[in-house]
Amino acid sequence: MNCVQYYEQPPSYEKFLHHHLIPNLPALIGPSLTAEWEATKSWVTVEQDKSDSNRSRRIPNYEHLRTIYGSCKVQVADCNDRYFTDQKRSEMTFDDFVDLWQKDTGKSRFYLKDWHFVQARPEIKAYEVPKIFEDDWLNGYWVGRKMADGSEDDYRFSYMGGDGTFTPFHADVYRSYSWSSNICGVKKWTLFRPGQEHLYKNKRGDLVYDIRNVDPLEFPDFERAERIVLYQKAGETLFVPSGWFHQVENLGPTISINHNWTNSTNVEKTFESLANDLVDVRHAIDNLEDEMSPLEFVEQCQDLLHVHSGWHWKLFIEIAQSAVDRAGEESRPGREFEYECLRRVIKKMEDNEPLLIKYFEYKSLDCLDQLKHTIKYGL
Ligand SMILES: O=C(O)CCC(=O)C(=O)O
Ligand SMILES: [Fe+2]
Repeated sequence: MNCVQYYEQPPSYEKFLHHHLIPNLPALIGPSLTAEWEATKSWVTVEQDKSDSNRSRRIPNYEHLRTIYGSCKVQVADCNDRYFTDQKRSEMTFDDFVDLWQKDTGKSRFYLKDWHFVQARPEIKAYEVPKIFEDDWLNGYWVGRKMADGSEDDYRFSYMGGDGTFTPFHADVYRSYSWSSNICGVKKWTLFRPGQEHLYKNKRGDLVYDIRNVDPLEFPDFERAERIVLYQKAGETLFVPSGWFHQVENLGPTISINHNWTNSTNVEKTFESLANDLVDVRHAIDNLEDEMSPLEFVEQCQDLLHVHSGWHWKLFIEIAQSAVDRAGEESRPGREFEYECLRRVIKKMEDNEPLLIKYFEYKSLDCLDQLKHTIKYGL
């Protein structure tokens, strides 16, 4: 696998399922997929080249974007300021961000990322979720659901930034898939297939931050990691599979819309990722283990997992239940396939986490029993 399959027209769901979701391989889809989106039409404008009247380029329609989103609060990363494995972020209004963006000629620093832009203005229908990405357990669970504090969560984002802004080397949260549609500009993606993770870490276990600047003394094996470089042009959509590490660099002013998502085809990977996070959490508070009962310790770990990863096992099970409850939707692999994936996950959970199962019983949490019942007897 050293290149990414390109589709002029989006493939059928069946083809996407068997050639990309199940084998966990990337795909790039041509601009026909996004041609009719409101964002494609109104978020960009054409600028004539001052020195050559025959040439023009598409740039962000800054004024239009300000009219819609100007007063919204956004988080902006400073690409010149590393903060642990990410970039330092600060909060400002969208208008203030666009001021910085427009001033920032040459290499840009400020990158508006992971912006929950649908939540900011839900009445604006800037895009449509493509059919092949519709089977989405994360947004299917979260969208429209209020959390305890009244806020909502979702995994629907926009990214905006000038030439040179970038996202450091990472794999996506919970080993989720992502799809990313470029509205304007070009994104350079460097993708690393799974199975090479041992090459990315230094002696302390820290990960490479910027693949353009890796100290060979600190990361002597990184150069051996196989990679695929691709340039995603305006209108194109990239499917990033589960657990593929990647770095993204923007060429020219760039705007994209993306979702993180999971479904039955990567639920086992999501489970493994959360199980690994739980190992870290347990390790971080193992000094407390002797001070409490085993079930109290399980509870502490679950609470901390929620803070650290945004999920715990109860939520994971509820997300799966909500997905199986919505069975019958189009663009899904079929009930038996989904139940089989969940059976494997539940077996792992029961084999590896006997205390957790006891904890559910002790707390009278019936989510796991309910999910097992659905999988056994159907809805
Ligand atoms: O566009 C970017 O800067 C990052 C996007 C990304 O990492 C993703 O879609 O998974
Ligand atoms: Fe990513």
